[in-house]
Amino acid sequence: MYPATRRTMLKNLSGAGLVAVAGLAGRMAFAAGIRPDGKSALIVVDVQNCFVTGGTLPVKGGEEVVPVINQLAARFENIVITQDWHTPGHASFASAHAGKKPFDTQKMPYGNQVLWPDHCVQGSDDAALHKDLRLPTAQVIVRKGYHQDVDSYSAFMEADGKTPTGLGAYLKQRGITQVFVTGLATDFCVAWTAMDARKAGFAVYVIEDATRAIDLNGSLAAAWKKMQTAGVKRIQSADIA
Ligand code: VGL
Ligand code: ZN
Repeated sequence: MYPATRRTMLKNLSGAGLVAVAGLAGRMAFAAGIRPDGKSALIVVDVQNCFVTGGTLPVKGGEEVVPVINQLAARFENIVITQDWHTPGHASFASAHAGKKPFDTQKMPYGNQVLWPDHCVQGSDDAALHKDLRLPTAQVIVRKGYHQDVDSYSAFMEADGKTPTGLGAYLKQRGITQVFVTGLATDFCVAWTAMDARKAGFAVYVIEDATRAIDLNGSLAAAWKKMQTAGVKRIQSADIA
């Protein structure tokens, strides 16, 4: 059974007028502030030129996460950066499939794949990290999506569900137990990274105001629902002490 507070929150969520009550309760639970420790890592997902204004797959307001993440960085001993890093002609690009347009879907051996405009091609300026990102203490950059036939939204596991990137083992070997996920896009690479971090046994926070979403056919609401069911905690940068 759920504890009473949880039950109340779930009930409140069904009535739009009461969401603010649940939100307030959630915030109050963190009123003391969350203090990242030596076992915590900040994961900065795909803050690259491709995903901001002027890029090949721009996320609305994507560049707005940069100052928020730069500020958060001062609170973390451990920082991991990820980069979407596709081969030219990658299978996740609509251009690689005859008759398909960006944002169509395509059945792949590993499941349904949204097809994207060509983006984040290895070594291009488009794939570079945003120039204003200031993360001098970051310790590792994980690149993903470099296998021609498989996408990788998640920083932990490619979309085939069986090819790890190595990040899980890296974090575990370094004694990290909880991760704070930020970056782009909330409903794709951030959400998949958060879900896989839960699967790998980490405590997981997503810092909402340090993310921006693509929101394709309700994908943002669906992603939050999945994340919250999986025990991902949805917080704001102001909740970090
Ligand atoms: C992403 C779509 C395609 C992301 C990456 O970073 O969220 N989205 N590739
Ligand atoms: Zn991609």
